[in-house]
Amino acid sequence: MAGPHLPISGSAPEQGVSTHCPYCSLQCAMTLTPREHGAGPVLEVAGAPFPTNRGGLCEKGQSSAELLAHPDRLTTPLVRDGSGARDEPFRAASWDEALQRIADALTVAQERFGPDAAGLFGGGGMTNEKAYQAGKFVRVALRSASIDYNGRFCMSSAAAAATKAFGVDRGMPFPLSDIARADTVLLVGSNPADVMPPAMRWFAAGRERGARHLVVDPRYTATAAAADVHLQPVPGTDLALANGLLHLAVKHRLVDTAYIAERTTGWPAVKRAVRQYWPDRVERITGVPVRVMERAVRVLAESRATIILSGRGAEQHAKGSDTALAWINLALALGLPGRPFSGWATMTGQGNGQGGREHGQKADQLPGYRMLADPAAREHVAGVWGVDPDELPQPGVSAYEMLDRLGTDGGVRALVVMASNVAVSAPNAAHVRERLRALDFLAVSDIFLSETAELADVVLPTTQWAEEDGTMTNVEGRVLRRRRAVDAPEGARSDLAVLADLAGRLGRGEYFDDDPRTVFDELRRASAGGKADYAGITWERIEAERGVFWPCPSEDHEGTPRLFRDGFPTPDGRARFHVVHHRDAAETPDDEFPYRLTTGRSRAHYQSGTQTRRTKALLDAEPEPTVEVHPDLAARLGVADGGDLLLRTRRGSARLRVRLTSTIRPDTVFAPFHWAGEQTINDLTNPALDPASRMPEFKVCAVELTAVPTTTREDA
Ligand SMILES: Nc1nc2c(c(=O)[nH]1)N[C@H]1C(S)=C(S)[C@@H](COP(=O)(O)OP(=O)(O)OC[C@H]3O[C@@H](n4cnc5c(=O)[nH]c(N)nc54)[C@H](O)[C@@H]3O)O[C@H]1N2
Ligand SMILES: Nc1nc2c(c(=O)[nH]1)N[C@H]1C(S)=C(S)[C@@H](COP(=O)(O)OP(=O)(O)OC[C@H]3O[C@@H](n4cnc5c(=O)[nH]c(N)nc54)[C@H](O)[C@@H]3O)O[C@H]1N2
Ligand code: SF4
Ligand SMILES: [Mo]
Repeated sequence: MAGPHLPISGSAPEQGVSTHCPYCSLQCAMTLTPREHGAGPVLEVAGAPFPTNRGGLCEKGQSSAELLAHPDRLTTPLVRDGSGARDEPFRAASWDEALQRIADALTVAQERFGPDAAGLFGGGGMTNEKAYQAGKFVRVALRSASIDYNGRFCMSSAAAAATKAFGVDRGMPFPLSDIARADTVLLVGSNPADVMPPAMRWFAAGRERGARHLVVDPRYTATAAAADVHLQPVPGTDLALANGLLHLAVKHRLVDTAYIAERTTGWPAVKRAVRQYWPDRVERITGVPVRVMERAVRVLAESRATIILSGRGAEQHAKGSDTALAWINLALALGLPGRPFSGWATMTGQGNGQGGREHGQKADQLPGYRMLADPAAREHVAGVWGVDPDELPQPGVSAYEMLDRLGTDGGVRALVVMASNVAVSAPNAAHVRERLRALDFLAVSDIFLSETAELADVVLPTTQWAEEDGTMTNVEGRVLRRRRAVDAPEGARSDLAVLADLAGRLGRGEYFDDDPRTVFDELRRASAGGKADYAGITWERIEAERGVFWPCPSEDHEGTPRLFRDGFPTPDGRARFHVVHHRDAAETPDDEFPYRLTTGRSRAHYQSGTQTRRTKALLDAEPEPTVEVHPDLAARLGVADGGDLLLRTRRGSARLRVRLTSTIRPDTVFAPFHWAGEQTINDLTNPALDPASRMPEFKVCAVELTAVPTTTREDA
């Protein structure tokens, strides 16, 4: 990996700069060290000792520096001349021209259609400072309600459920290393072996101690292969399975009545409700044999410390928040949350998926995980911002609802997208691309010309992780420092600076700063007294203490690695059970669309693929996507391994290479969403939304499968 630029910054660069990976929420610690290499300096990436990754990195983290000096890297703003059709080619523009175009377009949209016609779509990969600045920019500079972000597609169901049940949403209410201390870990729709490989050391350490692991997944994943029990449900039936396991737990007298009496409310109604989930009925709904459910319950019965770990497989459904609540009910009935090495947790996904949802990027939130509709919250945050609380807009609509209405009456007309590639990653993506084209104006900030940036009027080149300072909050709720190791290329600017500059052009510059540390200190004040309280966290403490867990209300508070030991942050201090019932997926197979499609991740690629589809090492590992098909189904369809399959749903179609595998249910196919063009799996997915979380149903829809003549990659 040689690079034309990469001037090294920092005081003692030869010792390497300690920072964390640009990708997922495990935020593995790494050291970046400059090395001379033929054409010029390059950055060597090495895993560093840290309480999460203990020196480990997956292939994505290992190869991350390849993108710093990548030839596709955007290093100058791009604009299109003319208006409307956006079929003119991009031309390079100055920052001044590009930013003024954006400010003018936002202003014109608001003048013509009202304040909410200008909006921002953000991302959970942004640092805490950027996420905070984005939320403040929309509320203070634009005075618009129109902001939401890709975390709505990721964590919203788990977040809604945790907030209802526990009164707070910190994905993992305990350190990751607790996994090694649990007797039993039950993973529901979570595949860490592929999505967070270095985390598997904690699972392996548990198993060496004799722990037993259970995996609920329609696929026999690498995670399932390392476990003791695999429950293989029909996609979209986890709620019934959880209720069925709770039914059996009641029957076998496993519920912790003392815990329920002391620490919870709402049990009697749930106990009654799960009577209907007798084992053979649950087998009929889920396809999980009664004897496998019985086996799972026997493991739970013998366990003194059990962790239930949820992932997107259980959550990305039109009933995702109720499904998460069903598993939380099981956890509460077994008396787990707040007990040592026990509890319910969800694995947050994006680099700053946890912090990204705490500082006000979400349509209904203010910093500190406060709610925008709450008068006291408005008062506090407006006080920190120095504005009148009545000036703050009310909550806006969720991510998909915003995208679905772009360019329509009442919808956003001028949009800024930061750190998300919705043209590939949103559900019903062909429709979303059509709505993006219908906008009066689209600006996209990215490292590369993503599929969303290709549709823009203005594209802004942004800085990358190794070029910036800031903080990230990892999967455990531990706040970490991102540190600068190299200078950004001449033309790239951080979103933090972009938002501050735009605010100035909109006449609100006095409220904004572009220095990450200054912004973090303001974030601390804005979050003070909120659920996600960062008031006591300083950059110095993060460095000295290897991260600080929130809530941390003051500088002499040690931070909170483990929540719920002494109570839950609900009005009465108790956790709440919720009655939840199974219902069918929004779309079930029929004569025209006879199979189920589920989607998710593969190990070598990340999200919409903007970054990893440009990384040589990762493309070598996985050059193209495949659709996983069971051999029995393949025989019925008349397709062989390596053959091509046309997948079609009510929304669109995609063409993918077949990978035969008996690890998947024969009534279901699986495909990753990391690819674009003819392989955009989200052209097929169902945007049916969860009523509470507004999460789309990425994880199940009805599909028609047709064998088609095989093409080579080049003529595809
Ligand atoms: N390599 C890689 N790692 C990543 C990412 C990436 O894109 N690539 N993304 C990061 C992000 S943002 C996230 S959110 C996490 C996601 O991490 P995970 O949630 O672990 O990932 P997914 O692959 O989306 O889904 C997990 C599993 O759910 C299963 N599943 C599908 N439908 C159902 C169902 O109805 N019920 C159940 N029980 N399971 C089902 C799938 O077969 C899959 O194995 O990964 C993070 N890490
Ligand atoms: N079918 C299906 N679809 C899914 C999912 C699924 O399981 N199945 N999972 C959903 C989930 S969990 C998630 S999290 C979403 C993720 O989907 P996206 O939001 O599209 O995620 P990324 O591909 O990470 O997009 C981040 C973009 O921002 C750029 N970028 C990175 N850092 C920065 C930065 O600091 N500033 C700026 N301006 N740009 C930056 C990257 O190059 C990339 O183009 O996808 C969702 N979509
Ligand atoms: S597991 Fe996640 S944080 Fe760790 S190296 Fe891989 S992508 Fe980066
Ligand atoms: Mo995610």
